[in-house]
Amino acid sequence: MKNILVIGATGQIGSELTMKLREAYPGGNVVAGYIKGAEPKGDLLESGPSEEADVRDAARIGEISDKYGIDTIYNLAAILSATAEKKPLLAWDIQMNGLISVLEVAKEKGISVFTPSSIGSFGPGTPADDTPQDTIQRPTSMYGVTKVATELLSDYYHVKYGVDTRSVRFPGLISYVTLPGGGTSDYSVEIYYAAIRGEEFVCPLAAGTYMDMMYMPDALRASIEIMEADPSRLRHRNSFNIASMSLEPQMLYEKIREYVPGFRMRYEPDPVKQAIADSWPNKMDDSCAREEWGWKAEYDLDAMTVDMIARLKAKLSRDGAL
Ligand code: AKB
Repeated sequence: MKNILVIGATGQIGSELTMKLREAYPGGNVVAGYIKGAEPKGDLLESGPSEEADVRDAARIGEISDKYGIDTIYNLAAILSATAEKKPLLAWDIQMNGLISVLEVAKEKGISVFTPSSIGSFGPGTPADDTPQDTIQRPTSMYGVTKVATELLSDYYHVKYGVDTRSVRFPGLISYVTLPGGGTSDYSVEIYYAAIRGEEFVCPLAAGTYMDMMYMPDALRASIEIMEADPSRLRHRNSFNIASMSLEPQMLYEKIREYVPGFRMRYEPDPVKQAIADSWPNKMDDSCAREEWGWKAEYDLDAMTVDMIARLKAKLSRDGAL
């Protein structure tokens, strides 16, 4: 039995991961931690406990941990890359003060912690193709700065205090459930919405801007598998490259057009997002994750697109949005 607190449970990853964890650990408590104004609704609210939990409030996280006997925290609270450029101090506050409060509670109560890193933790000096697991990490965005610091601090708490911290570097994540907000990779989700709604898509990144992308079911599985991995096999902890597809906008557009033939897209690059995307890798090498905990992505571009289109159509017509 596991008792898990998901902080940021109503966000892009949290809304799906919380449900997946509830399925995976049916006898335990999987607590949906949310902030005021982002309360859980529907299945997320009804399928298990939820608690207001600002990631920066260590006392509150401690209280919730005691109440439910929490043994694992998924710390998903984050300001994504494009918003972080506009609000750098807020990004620092949520990412860093939030992480410290989670790690302090974890240290005191023997809790395992997953705090995701990202392709954003790399920068223009990093090898862009087959980006190695251990390489230069000198990001030029505030988001990236906080993600490198997250990796370092998480390793520090493991080495210094024995806290069981583990994580993965997420690619841009594509999902039909909850829209992302404020990220550089968000276009890869928005493009599907435009296609299904019969709208022209205005792409905020230039053709040829490659980055790693992943379908959400693979990302959820990675989040659970890394926390289940045999610790004696882990040579790395914070954080593992995980890869699935290296995509640029034209590839996504052409693939979607195979299923939505009239779909149209034009390019209007956003300078902030373009600069961030240009500083990120094209394609990470995830061989360490494969060797150390058996990671393997299941979805490719075609399988993802077929599933996204079918599920998004069903969702939007259910919501009366088509
Ligand atoms: C973003 O675009 O900021 C995130 C990420 C790749 O970490 N989706």
